[in-house]
Amino acid sequence: MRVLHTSDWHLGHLLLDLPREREHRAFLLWLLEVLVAEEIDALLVTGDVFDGGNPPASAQAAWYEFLAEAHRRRPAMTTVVIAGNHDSPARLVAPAPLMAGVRAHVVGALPRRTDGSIDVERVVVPLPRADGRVAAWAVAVPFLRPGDLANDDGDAVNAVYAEALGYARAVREPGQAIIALGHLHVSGGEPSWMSERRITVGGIEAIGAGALGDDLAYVALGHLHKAQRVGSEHVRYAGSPIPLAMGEADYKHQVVVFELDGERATGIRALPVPRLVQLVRVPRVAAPLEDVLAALAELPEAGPGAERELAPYVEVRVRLEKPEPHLRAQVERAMRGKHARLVKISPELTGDRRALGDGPPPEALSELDPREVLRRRWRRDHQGDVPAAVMAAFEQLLREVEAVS
Ligand SMILES: [Mn+2]
Repeated sequence: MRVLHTSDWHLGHLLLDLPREREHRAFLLWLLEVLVAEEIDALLVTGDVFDGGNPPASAQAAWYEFLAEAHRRRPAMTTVVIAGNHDSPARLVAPAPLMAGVRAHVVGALPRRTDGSIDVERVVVPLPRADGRVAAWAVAVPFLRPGDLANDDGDAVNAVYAEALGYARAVREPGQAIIALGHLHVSGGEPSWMSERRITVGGIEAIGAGALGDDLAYVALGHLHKAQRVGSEHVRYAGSPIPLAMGEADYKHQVVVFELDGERATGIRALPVPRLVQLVRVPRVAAPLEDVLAALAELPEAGPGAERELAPYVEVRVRLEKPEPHLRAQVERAMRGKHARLVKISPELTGDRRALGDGPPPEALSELDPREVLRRRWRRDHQGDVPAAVMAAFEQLLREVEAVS
């Protein structure tokens, strides 16, 4: 019985305004080949299938084409999908009746019965071998939103896992493995694993890895884009298959494959995802503008057959002593005709900003504290400062957003 764990695809993602369709398509074609070559019996997708709650048609098409083709190539394979915080739970689960036809089981919001208890039969999914015998049970807990939780005391997330795992432990027969799925922030490292320490992020509970129990064959996690183990070999974030930001360029993008030997996972290994489009920083470290322009001039020309969609993404890093009003125009001119796409320019000001006669350097919204943005916006649209009640509500929203992003 062989299992493949993948996560955080973010279909429909844009890198600034550049679509990632080609990279996603290449990944999905590669994954289809891996499913066959590795003779995968169960595919686990741990959330953030889509980048947003209302994904573009092309992203939805890629998803359904993948599921149909995966089923065609591996007809006995079971696919288990949970919603992440980027997915619309309702939208992800809407085609569930059709997806059952390709052996794909989707959990959007946490399903509950009318009495409020978790509908464990929809959360705990049997994973049969090719001969039909059940080898394992997948406990498919989606990203938990406040509405999914019975109460807001600190143990609500742990309580969901306890209830779902309790059912799996009750129905499994000796020799059958339990695999937990989750899309959440799990506190890392041995100490928290041992202590079951809980960390709370903005009122939403992050779960201590130890709370998931040590009778689990494997814990398949989604949410963090960097592939990593959490304390144990068998508790893993698969990470995203493509870099979703310039800062993720050096991550080891991968999927995880393992075998089930009775109740245990063995042979856990990462398969690196081939990189279709490179992310490069020019230069590697920020340099003065003339050096930057010289470095850009060295980039390869686009040539006749070059495909724009495959051109590397470039972040330009420039060191400036004073604001350079024509920076973008100069960079764009230097990149004209190159097999490269400008994603962003990161200026680094070295001079004493206040001494400059030509005003303060432009501020990037992303560098401002959100509270400061609210304050300035309020001052622009209203009289006076932000009322305390509004600021308190804003702080609450901020905590919730930070907890799920
Ligand atoms: Mn996520």
